[in-house]
Amino acid sequence: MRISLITACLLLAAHTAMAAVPATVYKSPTCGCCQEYVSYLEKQGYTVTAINSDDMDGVKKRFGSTSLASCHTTLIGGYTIEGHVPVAAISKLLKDKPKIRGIAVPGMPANSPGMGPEVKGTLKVYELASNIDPTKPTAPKLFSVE
Ligand SMILES: [Cu+2]
Repeated sequence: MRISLITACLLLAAHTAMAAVPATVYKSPTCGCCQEYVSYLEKQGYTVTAINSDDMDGVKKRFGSTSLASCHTTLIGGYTIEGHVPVAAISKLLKDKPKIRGIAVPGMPANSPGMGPEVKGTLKVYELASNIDPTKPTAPKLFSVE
């Protein structure tokens, strides 16, 4: 009886920890699809702080996502998440903890969350390199396909 109670508490704690992943979304105040992405993250259990910015170029420079820019820029667990990235890719990132700056879906693809209906297995997510040297542009490396 006591053991099952402790197990129940641990399960509850684990669930609460999972549900409470904080995310900060930087977006332009007039961006509709950025707001859709905020709603998407909230529905997936993230606790979102949305920050409106009139200098999204500056935000992307600061968080290292200029080379694969989309509309909004999100910070989760010390990583930069650029654009309409599916939570499946974010979960992989947080679980594997690779030594990269973050991940990105450049532009605003119609098959991404917050844009249009997702089409499983069609959306390419790229790595944001940890040390970006603008004088030596490299081809973006694929992180996953969601
Ligand atoms: Cu967008």
